[in-house]
Amino acid sequence: MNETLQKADLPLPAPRISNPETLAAEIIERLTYGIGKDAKVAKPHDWLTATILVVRDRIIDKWMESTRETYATNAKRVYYLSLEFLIGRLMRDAMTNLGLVDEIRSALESLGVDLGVIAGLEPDAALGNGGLGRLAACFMESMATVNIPAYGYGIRYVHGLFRQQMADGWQVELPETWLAHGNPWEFERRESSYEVGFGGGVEMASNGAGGEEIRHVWKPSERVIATAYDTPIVGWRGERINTLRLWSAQPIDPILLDAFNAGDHIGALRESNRAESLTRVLYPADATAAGQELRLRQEYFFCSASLQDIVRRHLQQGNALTDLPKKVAIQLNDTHPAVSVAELMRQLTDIHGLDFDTAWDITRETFSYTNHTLLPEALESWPVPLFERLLPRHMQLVYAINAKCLVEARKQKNFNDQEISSLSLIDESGDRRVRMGNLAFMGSHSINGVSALHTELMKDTVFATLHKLYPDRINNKTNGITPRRWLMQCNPGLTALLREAIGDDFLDDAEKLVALDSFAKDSAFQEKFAAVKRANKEQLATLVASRMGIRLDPSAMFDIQIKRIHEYKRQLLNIIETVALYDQIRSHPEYDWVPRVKLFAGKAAPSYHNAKLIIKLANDVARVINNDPSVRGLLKVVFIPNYNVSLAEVMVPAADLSEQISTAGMEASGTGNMKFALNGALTIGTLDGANVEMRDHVGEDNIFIFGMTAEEVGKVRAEGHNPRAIIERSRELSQALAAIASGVFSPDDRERFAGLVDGLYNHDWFMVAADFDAYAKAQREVDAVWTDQPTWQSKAILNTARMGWFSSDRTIRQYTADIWRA
Ligand code: B1H
Repeated sequence: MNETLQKADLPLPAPRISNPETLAAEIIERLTYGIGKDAKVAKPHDWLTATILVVRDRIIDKWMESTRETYATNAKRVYYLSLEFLIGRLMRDAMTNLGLVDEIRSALESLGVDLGVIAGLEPDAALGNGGLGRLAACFMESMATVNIPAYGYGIRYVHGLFRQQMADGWQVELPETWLAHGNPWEFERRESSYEVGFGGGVEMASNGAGGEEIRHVWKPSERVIATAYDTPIVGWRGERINTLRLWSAQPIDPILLDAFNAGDHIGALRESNRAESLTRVLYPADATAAGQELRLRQEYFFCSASLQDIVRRHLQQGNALTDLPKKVAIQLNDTHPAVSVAELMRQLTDIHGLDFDTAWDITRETFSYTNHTLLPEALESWPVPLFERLLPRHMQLVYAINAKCLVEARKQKNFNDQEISSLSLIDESGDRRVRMGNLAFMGSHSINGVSALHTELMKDTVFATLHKLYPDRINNKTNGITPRRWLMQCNPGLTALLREAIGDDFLDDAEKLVALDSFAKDSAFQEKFAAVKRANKEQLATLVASRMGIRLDPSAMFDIQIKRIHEYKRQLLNIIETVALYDQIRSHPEYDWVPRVKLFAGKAAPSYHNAKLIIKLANDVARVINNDPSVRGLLKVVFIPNYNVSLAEVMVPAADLSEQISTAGMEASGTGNMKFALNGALTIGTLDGANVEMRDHVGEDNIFIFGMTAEEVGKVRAEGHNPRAIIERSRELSQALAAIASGVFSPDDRERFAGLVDGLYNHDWFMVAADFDAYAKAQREVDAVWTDQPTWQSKAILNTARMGWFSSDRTIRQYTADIWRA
């Protein structure tokens, strides 16, 4: 290269032109020179890849611009650490945000390729389980949209969440292979690689001439390399492009030559296999801590690599280490990355030589932590012996942090012994365990819940003592969803109608949807609104017909419950009520029943026995009801297999009724609830999670609320209740349960559901029996409103009009203002 040429003088590439003709030419060029395929023989997958590469080119210019700008202004950066990013497909997302959908469609058309067809081939990146992972994905898009310099950090799992297949109504898990055709969205960054250690021991070294200052030196017995893979995340209108950086584990020595040369060819690969297995698969448990050693390794691996990368970038900008909190905000998505607190302490003290107290102040000012659940089985803790063996230096630091905080606590407040032991980072109640929630709390300046109710419950329950010690730290940030994916992309029909009615303001600010309020009673608009819904239902019916061979009547009410299968989410309550309705329809054929389609979808954790049984029950009930001619098509039940983001994008716009019926106090927020209401479904739900705030926004006349409150549930649980008596008092419920328990739906195995029903009679922890009558009553109110279509439509319109506040742009602005101060 010419020595005198300065890099700053290098020419930038010419900006891309994006009319259909140039796009078509570029797609052909990519197909030919990028993929090496002749257009005459190219397969749909080749067209998909070529199209993504052409869209990607338009992203890259802006991506570099965003990065350059952040560097130039030395702005504060936000880092979102999450073990899950449930991003789904990216092509339509990127095209919508760049405003390229129509141009690409016609470019492809001119080449004889259907955009819809190739878009359907893009794998659905399922690097997450459910709401927590999807929230991280919505946040990434919103951070780019509201122009925050942000990075997501996570793991590049080779296998995302398992594929769900049905075998005779039972869930079967198959491996998911989203990378099988390569991934044109990602850029491998071999230059961004870090070593991550495990095991070994800690030595002391004197620090320089005086020999007084002592440093701890961790000598791991095992090391792996973390390599970065970057995916661009496009904000609305393509103004800012941020980076999702996912780490992949690689061995330091791919092949042990000594072993190989000695003829041990398998042994030579052992280390390599062990390293690569670290990032091979996502743990498939939602709201349950996994507890295996491999999980702790995954957590530490991605935290260590991410923090090395963050500190390196900070120093490379010429910043002082002590300025870290001024330039860096790190958000911990639940406790899964909580070991970061100890890891940053290790890097600051052992590697960069800061003293413990200075490092601790920096750490606490840098981190903030989001709690997503109060379920006891989800609260992560690690056995002390395991933690110590894998991370000996971090164990020492945990003890040191604990001592510092407990001494402070003793000084500040006169806590009793029980309170002190609940503050401790070490749970001493059984085998000794490291409490990750307490570590995340102590190491953060902000701890937030994800809905108003959840945040209050945090203060009263799991974090009561920590809240007493640090009363300024807990705050609320109610979740949100990105309206780009969950309105504009998944519901183009509704988006077009809204633009026609209220103009384009809502595209840039979802809260402008309130302008729709004045259309709620307009009968011409109601009809258009209903026609859009009808078209979306027809699309879903087509999907169900082609995947399952079941015909659905799009004029029936589509009543949908889609989410992970969990007892607290109470799919069982919905199914039992369906059975009761089935009984009623048969006993009262003369009554004017509202035709309903009950749709379910969702995955169960592979080891969650009752959840899998609930899936089987839904399928067994569906088979009996759908084949009973005396139902006369008034009721249909469908369990659609393999729920994922792409399926949600078809189901959400097609719902009339959204089921959000968790036991009050147990769903931290929910985000599916928001997606449905934004798309004009009415909600039947409990006063749980964000449902409470949804009621406040849409108005109590426009939502069907039923059942016990969180307070009532707490009281009943404390005082004990008698579900048997409740069941015996309710004829509908006892008949439905008797039918299920006696094998009406499982003639091949009459005992199949006896245990499930017994649980309701004997303890009913999730208040299914306790809430049944209220739920059934609310469902009949739903029927009554449905019968009055103008009223139904006006309520549906008001839901769309008033859900703008639940945009994740609002959530991100609140994080920015209150927590990140970016
Ligand atoms: C949520 C989880 C979760 N809360 C542990 N907790 C996991 C816990 O693999 N694990 O170990 C995985 C996931 N997920 C969900 O977060 C809440 O249940 C929802 O109510 C909430 O809307 C969502 C986002 O905040």
